[in-house]
Amino acid sequence: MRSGTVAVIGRANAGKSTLVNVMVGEKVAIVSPKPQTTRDRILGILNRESVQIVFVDTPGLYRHRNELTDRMMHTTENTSKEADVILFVHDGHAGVTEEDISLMKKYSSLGVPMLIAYTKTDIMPKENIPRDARLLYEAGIGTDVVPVSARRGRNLRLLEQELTKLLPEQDRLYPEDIVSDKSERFMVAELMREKILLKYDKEIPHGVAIVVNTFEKQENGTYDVNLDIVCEKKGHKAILIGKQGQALKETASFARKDMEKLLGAKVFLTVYVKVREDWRDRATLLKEFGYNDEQN
Ligand SMILES: Nc1nc2c(ncn2[C@@H]2O[C@H](COP(=O)(O)OP(=O)(O)OP(=O)(O)O)[C@@H](O)[C@H]2O)c(=O)[nH]1
Ligand SMILES: [Mg+2]
Repeated sequence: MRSGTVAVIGRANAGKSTLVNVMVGEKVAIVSPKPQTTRDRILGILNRESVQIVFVDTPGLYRHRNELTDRMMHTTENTSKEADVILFVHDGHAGVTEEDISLMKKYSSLGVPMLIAYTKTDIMPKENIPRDARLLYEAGIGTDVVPVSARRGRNLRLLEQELTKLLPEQDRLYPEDIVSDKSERFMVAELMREKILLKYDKEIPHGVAIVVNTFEKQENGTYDVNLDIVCEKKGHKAILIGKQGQALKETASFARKDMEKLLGAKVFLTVYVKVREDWRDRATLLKEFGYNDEQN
């Protein structure tokens, strides 16, 4: 039996969460075309008869700094040092930059075995793959590179086999029937945030936190969910709500449908928009909104 943790790291928007979701076979992390979608460390657990791979999805490595992104970087570094394997996810269709190479060097020198998943191969010319692999090799990165497409399901089995080889021989770390460490309550908030990421320009979603006030299962099996969308500016609040509340209604309705899929039951969702200026730079508010320094 092989089992262990795989820290899934890489630049923001590289495709880390998408890859974890397809490897695990369930949506454990939200996905969007905008960077900084993932804010927390999230476990996605793949169970086979003689293997358990515990993927640890992390916030993407990102340049713009504030208290929230600093905490996110911290999370990623600590997660990598503690993992059995580092899976560095690289967006192949974005090419390879100096910055990519220096990030890969940094993480491959932590003393933890590393593998590179070169992803999004479905939207790029095939001939770029060997070219980029050579570039990395010549830059001194001795790590194996596995080209994959999470969207098309290409090479995922190979990736699983390569990861398995790097895991220690030991018993399962988690019971076989668990796919994530996050609660339904957490996922409900994340689904709301995902729809906001998909619907609004990035300045708005990046300044949004979701607070779940009520998450209750009723006797008839339905759920009552009440949440606040906390944003940073009055102007953002107006945009989030839209004319006669139309925008908010639409976003909430999208989110509700996904919540119902997740919970397998009808959801009665109520949403309010609140303004808390600069919450991303205020440690006390970050804590209140669940972004602790020590994630679990
Ligand atoms: N074509 C294609 N698109 C992909 C693939 N994997 C991910 N994407 C897209 O890339 C975007 C980013 O995906 P995410 O999984 O949210 O990326 P991430 O690395 O988790 O991003 P952060 O959490 O912001 O760091 C989304 O629009 C995905 O649909 C892939 O294999 N092929
Ligand atoms: Mg992500």
